[in-house]
Amino acid sequence: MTGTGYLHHPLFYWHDTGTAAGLPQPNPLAGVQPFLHFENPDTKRRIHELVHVSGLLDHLHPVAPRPATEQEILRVHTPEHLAHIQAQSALPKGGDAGDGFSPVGHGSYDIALLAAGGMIEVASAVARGEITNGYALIRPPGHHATRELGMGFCLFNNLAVTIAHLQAELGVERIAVVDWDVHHGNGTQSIFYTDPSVLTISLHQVNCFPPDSGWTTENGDGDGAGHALNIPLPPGTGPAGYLYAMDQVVVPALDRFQPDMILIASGFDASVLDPLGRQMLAASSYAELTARVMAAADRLCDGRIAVSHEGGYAPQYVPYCGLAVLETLSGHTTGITDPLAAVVAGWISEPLLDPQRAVVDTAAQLLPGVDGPTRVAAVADQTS
Ligand code: 9RB
Ligand code: ZN
Repeated sequence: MTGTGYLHHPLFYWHDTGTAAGLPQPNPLAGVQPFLHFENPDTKRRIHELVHVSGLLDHLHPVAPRPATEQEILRVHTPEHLAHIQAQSALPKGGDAGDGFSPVGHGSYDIALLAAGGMIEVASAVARGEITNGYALIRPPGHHATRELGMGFCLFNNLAVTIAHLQAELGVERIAVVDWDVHHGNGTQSIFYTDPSVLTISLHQVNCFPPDSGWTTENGDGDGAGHALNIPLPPGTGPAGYLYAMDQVVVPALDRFQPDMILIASGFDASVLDPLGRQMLAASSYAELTARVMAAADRLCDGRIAVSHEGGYAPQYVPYCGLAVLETLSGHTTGITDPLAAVVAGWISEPLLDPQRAVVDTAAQLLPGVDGPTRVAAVADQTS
């Protein structure tokens, strides 16, 4: 079958990150005004509303989530981490996943299992050929979570759990991750750092989060050497810089690696209106990024792409970024256009600047380290 899968569930909006002053604990006595945590349901709920109201929902194949099993989580995470999230979630008012910025609401353990299991279901439907591609509108996000720690609003690494499942259960051997969230996909990178069967590519704003993470010199290790790529773009990078990075690094790396499937960590926090990033993408930029990956996937792996939702915190704008990705994946246009396009067009009209070009060119020098199926097979022979 062909078509685009779409997964959502109201429980994802019930993952309660509570009050915060954006990130810090509110403290009225010290003048820290209570507000919502940045990672709250709003942007996600509004994407779903727009997908519904635009009529696009009728052109997508519904995929239902199910909770990931403990065994599925433990393919990637330590038993201690799983037990920690479970224990925090059981507290009457919840707790934190690890770094003090990643709230675990009461019951969030079960919602995090549903998020990881949701991504498994979308990617598995793609792997089985039931849909060509699919989008999992899941929450909490995952790309910062390492094997042993939750961080950066992430509890379990939804993508990593999905990759482990695809490889163990569905015979998908080589998987590439394209992470365009504005923050470094450090968790996914670290989990597969020595694994030549997974290529992780992260485009992000340099040193945005986590601190001191995502440099081009982080390139994989041991058998995985060459199979982690980072493009730490300077603040202010817009569509010109991102598309240069796609054309010079991301797409050539995919062509060299020859994945059986491509997973996208899709954050919309590189948008020009985001409070947690300083990049300048428009909604239309996300359509262009998606189209680039789709063209590569068509060439390399029968179009197989599964997208997992990550960050994105501008409630007025994220829905149009999401709609752009889903319209592009499905090939269906709704007729709804980005209402802020004219407003943001002037801000983001800059050409490719030298510091942006320099980072991309540095990352491109690492392309010879990305090897395809032959080397992956050779490594497997050595280790068997
Ligand atoms: C640190 C602080 C952050 C900042 C941004 C994120 C975004 C995550 C995301 C998470 C945590 C503060 C390191 C405050 O959207 N990922 O995709 N924490 N920032 N204080 N300190 C020491
Ligand atoms: Zn982010």
